[in-house]
Amino acid sequence: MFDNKEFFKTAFKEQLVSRLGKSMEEATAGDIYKILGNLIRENIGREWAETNQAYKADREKQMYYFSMEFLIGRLLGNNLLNLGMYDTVREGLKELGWDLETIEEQEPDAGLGNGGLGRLAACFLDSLASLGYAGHGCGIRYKYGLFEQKIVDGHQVELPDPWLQKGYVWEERREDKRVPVSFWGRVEVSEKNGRTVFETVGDEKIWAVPYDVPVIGYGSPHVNTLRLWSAESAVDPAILRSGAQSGPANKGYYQFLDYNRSVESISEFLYPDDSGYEGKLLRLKQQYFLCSAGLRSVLRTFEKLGLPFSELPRKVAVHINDTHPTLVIPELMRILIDEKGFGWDEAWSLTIRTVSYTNHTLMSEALEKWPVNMVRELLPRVYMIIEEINKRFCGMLLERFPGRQDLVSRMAIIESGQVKMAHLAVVGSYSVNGVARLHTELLKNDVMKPFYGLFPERFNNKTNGIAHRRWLMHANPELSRLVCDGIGTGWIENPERLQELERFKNDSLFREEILRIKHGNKQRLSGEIRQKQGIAVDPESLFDVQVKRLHGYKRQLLNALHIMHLYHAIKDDPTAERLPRTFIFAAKAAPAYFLAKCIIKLIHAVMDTVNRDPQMEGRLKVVFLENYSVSLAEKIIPAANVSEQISTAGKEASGTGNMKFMMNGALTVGTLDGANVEMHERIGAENMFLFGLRSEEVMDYYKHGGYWAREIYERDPRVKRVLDDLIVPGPFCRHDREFEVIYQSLLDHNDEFFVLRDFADYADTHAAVERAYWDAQDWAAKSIVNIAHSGHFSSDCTVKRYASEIWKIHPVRNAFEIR
Ligand code: GL9
Repeated sequence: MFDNKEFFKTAFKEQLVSRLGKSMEEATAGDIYKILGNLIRENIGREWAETNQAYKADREKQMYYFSMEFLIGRLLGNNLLNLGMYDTVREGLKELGWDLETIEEQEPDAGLGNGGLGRLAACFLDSLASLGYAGHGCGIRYKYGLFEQKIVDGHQVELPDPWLQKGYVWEERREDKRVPVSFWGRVEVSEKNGRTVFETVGDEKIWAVPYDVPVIGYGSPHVNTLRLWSAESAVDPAILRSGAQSGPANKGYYQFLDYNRSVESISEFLYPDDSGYEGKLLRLKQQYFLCSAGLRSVLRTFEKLGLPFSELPRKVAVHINDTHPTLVIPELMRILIDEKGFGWDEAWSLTIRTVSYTNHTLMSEALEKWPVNMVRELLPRVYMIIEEINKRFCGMLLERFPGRQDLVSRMAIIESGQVKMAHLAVVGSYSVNGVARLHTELLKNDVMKPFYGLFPERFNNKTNGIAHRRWLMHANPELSRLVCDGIGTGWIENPERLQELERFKNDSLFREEILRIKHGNKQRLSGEIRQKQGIAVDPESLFDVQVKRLHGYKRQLLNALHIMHLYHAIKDDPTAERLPRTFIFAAKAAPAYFLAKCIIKLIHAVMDTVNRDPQMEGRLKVVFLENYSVSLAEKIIPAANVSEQISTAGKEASGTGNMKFMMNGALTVGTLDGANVEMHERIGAENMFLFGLRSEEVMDYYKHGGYWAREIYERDPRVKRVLDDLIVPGPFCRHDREFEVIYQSLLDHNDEFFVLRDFADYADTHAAVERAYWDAQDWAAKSIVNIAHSGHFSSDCTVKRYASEIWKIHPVRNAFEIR
């Protein structure tokens, strides 16, 4: 597109004048960003259209990834990188007096997700486009992304994130592709020409309007589509003029506005909640809105191929990212039966050969259930279909297991007045996958055991992955260059080739370079921390980092308690030589998750005390970075020496942060949980720091009891000391109720996540980290091994496995030949 700098500069200046009427001297950073973004989007317009035409002409099978979350972060840098224009544009802008990094900072971080699940969806889109697969995203265009976190006096305060306020250069509103979505009403059953006909009357129809975001592949002409739906009222304002007596607008102008607002609320907020309950009805509405609008547009594209519906599973794959979009199953049934005239059995066969499902968690509170009454009222016809699916499924079970009513009620889709979405997802899809081997094994042998018994062929594992383009090439350009100097550029297209780096692990020059680059990244992060937080951090200290959503099972508390212990140890023996350490946290807590917010408060109390104490100077420092986001992660992760992946074994389905740190050369302190298990398998215990209970041991405690947190408190003086710190006014606690709930969760509620049980091992492991870090050369060698084996965890590898084993799609060759 802009193979040369001069060409770019000319085009850029022209745009600036024609769009904004400004000269270079008058332009602000915001202007530069807008113009650059528009320039790219317009320039890829042709490729975008051609990709779609090629897919259609070849009747290529399309995969649609339905997800309530796409945590895409910023696109400018990644798009330039994928277009191979990053350096040209950077140099061109430099000559025009602007620094590309500053311009990148102008972009709002599209926070359309809570955490790992949404970020995974974004990495998958990048890999799909880069590998040349016809795979698209289908999601919601939330007006407000995940809340902005402010810390006030140590407490988390949530502010709205109006990311669209200044306009969003990457999206294209596709008014002509809007589709109706319908809620409420009642079903009328009648007979027509010997067929039973179901018609929903008195329903509320709204519009779903798509906004398309191009997904640009690396070094490929592919531009796939992320289609985000926005809810709009379908009431024509003309109704006000006519004074019509029916419809929601009949009571006048203000009611009309109120009504519009209520419709728009469907795509207003991303639920800042990864654990369940909040705003149930609105959330159910959002889910159906996504499923119904998404399916309509998928089917419209399919129907343009002019093929019979029996071809649907051969031409379309619908993937559901966790259970949130499970309603695609009954919705597809509804469309096939009510609108396309299929009988039940045919419709069912088509549906379960089209839909596949990924499970992302074993936490029971996150397994979605909806009250029957709510589903029945909001979606009457869809509910009838769910009921029928359930009836047939239970009938089949009773036939196979006569007399096993217990089994039937355990596996039923509708039970005790609730619709169980995970059961519906397993029954209505051809593939169910977990996101790391351990997680899949636990799914098969524990949480979904009876379903695995019934449909063993459906269950499979697809270990998560991360886009190495964003998480290495873009986030850590210096390391990326060093890798290219060492092994060439083959790893960019084939990330597993990063393994070739292993041969440098004993190369002292290469090690020095690794250390130098890490140090530079730490300096940059220190600058950022000083500027944002006003804290001086020493880049010479070890950067020990835990950044992720705040949750009990992720055990930020274990980390905090251990820092409190280190504080005491330094106080007790202030002259002992110690490795200077900086502990860095960043985490958002769900607004209604009280204990998590309390832990944020505790981390701030620890931070205050430690950072103010002159005796801690040069030994210990604690930083909590506000408002964790994708763009902040891109700055923090390349600067980490140690990556904290310390969840209670068996609880973290996979984790993906663990992979990002590994790829940037950090060493992991971790439990054998999620994908840590597979990291360990590849790099061995000598290249990471394992500690803590194994998942079998955790399960054993849950099943057979035998764990008494209080016993550890009584026995281990270190534990007693830091726990007493939580309730006795002293260095960390200003008044006695401040951290009482944390204390109670550990002692009165017997420490659900085994924080105390793993404390001693964790502290010992940290002592080992300290010893290991003294030997910089050896540390660098371990770091190289980590980077070398991280390519295996590229989402390119993961997506290839999904493509061949689940979706049955192939890279599209014709589209490649376009260029
Ligand atoms: C999660 C798991 O908890 C993570 O272990 C996993 O890596 C990701 C992606 O598969 O999915 N499941 C889940 O509900 N979340 C995850 O991160 N939560 C959020 O995304 C907030």
